Amino acid sequence: MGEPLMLATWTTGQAANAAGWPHLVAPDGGAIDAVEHACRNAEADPQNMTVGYGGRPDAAGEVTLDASIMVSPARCGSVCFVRRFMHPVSIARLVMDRSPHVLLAGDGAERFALAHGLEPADLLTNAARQAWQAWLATRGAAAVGTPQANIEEAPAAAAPAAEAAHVVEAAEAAEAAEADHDTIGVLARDAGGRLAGACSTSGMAFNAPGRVGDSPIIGHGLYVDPDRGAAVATGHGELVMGVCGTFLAVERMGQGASPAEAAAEVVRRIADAYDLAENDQVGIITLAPDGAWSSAALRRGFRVAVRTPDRDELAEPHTVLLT
Ligand code: SD4
Repeated sequence: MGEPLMLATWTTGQAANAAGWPHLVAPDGGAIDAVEHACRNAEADPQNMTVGYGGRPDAAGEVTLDASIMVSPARCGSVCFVRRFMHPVSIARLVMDRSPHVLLAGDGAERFALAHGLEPADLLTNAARQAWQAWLATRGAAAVGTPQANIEEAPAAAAPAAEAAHVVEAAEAAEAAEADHDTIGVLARDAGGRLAGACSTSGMAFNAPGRVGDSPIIGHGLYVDPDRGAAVATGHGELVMGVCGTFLAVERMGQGASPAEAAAEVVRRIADAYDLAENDQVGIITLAPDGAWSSAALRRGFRVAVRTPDRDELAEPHTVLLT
């Protein structure tokens, strides 16, 4: 059935693959365990400011997490607007395995997690709070869709003047990281030929409270169909959502497109449909049922972390649409 394979988004995907790999090749493991554990690795990493613990908050200073997991159209689960649990991907897996639903949101998702024995956690780190405070000081008041009331009621106090330099530094770091992105999206194929995918994110930094992106929406940030293939997307979620990006890619593979053609078609459709801003980025990874894979991005900077029994490296996307 072929050799085991893991593909993950961005450079941080290498550490995620390393965490998922033992589960992929374990006799009692497989693709679904591998993608869950890969995402858990990114969610627990406070240095990763786009996922889980340490993720940057929304415009009101609150960290909200989204995740999804999928093995087939009839077996998928997701959560959005999770504020008190470090591992939304595991809540998504519980939704898939132990509920008749696909997507649980906010308080309901958290009650579901508690009922299944998951431990609540505080998600806002000092670094993320400082990045938010710095953003607030420079750009927050002008943010679209961010009522001033939310900002005034936000939990953290304004930064003292003595910390100003540090705060500016944090803002610059946040902006740089924002340009990089590092939301985790993972696809895996195990030795039995089974496909699975998962993704997890804290969303776009400092987004309007209540905003949910593509990652927890099946067919937008993630789609897996054992007969047609799998795809996972990262970057500016609204762009992916407008073209149902991962569903489009998998559907095209089902119609005979190669993984490279399917991935390229998604970024082309986005570029055709939207009036893109200079820093708008989308990356997509595609995986066919036979293990062939590819990727595409709107712009330079996206990387795919590839792991096989004899490869552990970062690959450039096959297509970079805009240069
Ligand atoms: C979102 N697609 O919420 C996510 C963010 C992301 O790399 O992937 N950033 O729009």
